[in-house]
Amino acid sequence: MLDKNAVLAKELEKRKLPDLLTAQNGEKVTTVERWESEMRPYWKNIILEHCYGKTPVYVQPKIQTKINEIDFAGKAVWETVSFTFAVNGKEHTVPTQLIYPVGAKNVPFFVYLNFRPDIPDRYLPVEEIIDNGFGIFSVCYNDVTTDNGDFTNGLAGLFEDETRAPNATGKIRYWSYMASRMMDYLQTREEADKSAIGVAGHSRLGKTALLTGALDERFAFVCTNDSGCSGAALTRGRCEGGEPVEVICRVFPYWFCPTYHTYVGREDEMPFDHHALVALVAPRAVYIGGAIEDVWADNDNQFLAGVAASEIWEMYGKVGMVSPDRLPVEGDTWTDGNVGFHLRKGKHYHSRTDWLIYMDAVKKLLKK
Ligand code: GTR
Repeated sequence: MLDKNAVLAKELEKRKLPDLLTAQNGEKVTTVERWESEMRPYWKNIILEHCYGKTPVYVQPKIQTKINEIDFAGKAVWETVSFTFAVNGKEHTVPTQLIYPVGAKNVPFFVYLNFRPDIPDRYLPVEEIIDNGFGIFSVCYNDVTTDNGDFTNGLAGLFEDETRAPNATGKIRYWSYMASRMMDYLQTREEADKSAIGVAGHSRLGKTALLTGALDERFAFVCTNDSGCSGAALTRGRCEGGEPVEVICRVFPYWFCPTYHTYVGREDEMPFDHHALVALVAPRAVYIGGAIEDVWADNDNQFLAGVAASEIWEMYGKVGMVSPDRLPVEGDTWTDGNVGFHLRKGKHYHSRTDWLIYMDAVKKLLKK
């Protein structure tokens, strides 16, 4: 619990965030039961309706698997798993890549949303992740539906009607829908420890990973790397040089539902802020990663969202963010609690350094 006079409490006070625990009727919610039955569904709904758009209906895909030749020096098996979705006579197939240590049984897994289909990839150091005992299940987001305003292709093409209603599904929600279908599939694989499957992504896909973990309670941990504006970062109290909602809505309007655009210029009237998205991961674990030169992602506000959300973990009798009472500086890594944060050296990138921090944090978590 933050002391009122603490530096971080004062930072949060300035931002006048919507209270996570005030119910619709004005009452203060104080129990996990009411959080789960009332507030968690409330925040999920608010966040979808006002930011990312509604959830496409569930469709059970047909699965096909194929083993690839490259085996990472005999240490890993690499399968391509194809998901074919059929809706109203239309079909779309999404290829995904499943890699796990040879002989794996019940190992922790990362569902990884990536910019490219490559294995390995500059954002995905496959061999190192395997050497750390994890499995990987990755997808290229453009194979789900393209990263542009075209809603006629991929999964968007299966689910969209012509008019984009105010709460129409944005591209981030489509990508995260796919991550949940990958989670469905991992439930059928003995290689995966079903209680230790996380979701990770960088930047726009860090936003996607966080949304996925917030909505889908089967994910035990979330690694949201440099996700920034409309991801982990608080919108209220944006720091100088941080990405504004106005810019993200102008440059990437299709990531969100149309309603989100109506908050441009009146961000303080949004009925939520991004601490609510982080809070939805409770009581599971969430690790927020930042890089010192990535000012655009607004590191202070990524960290503060984790601090503000921590009260929900405390309600569960767990620890949220464990950090000193100050804003982060380069080199800080705070992963002792169930809400973690690190601020590494360098630029906007999903680096090996980030992966090592996340893997260490998850190993610590799984030992608890
Ligand atoms: C930026 C965008 C950020 C971030 C990034 C990315 O241009 O403004 O919010 O998501 O793209 O995804 O690479």
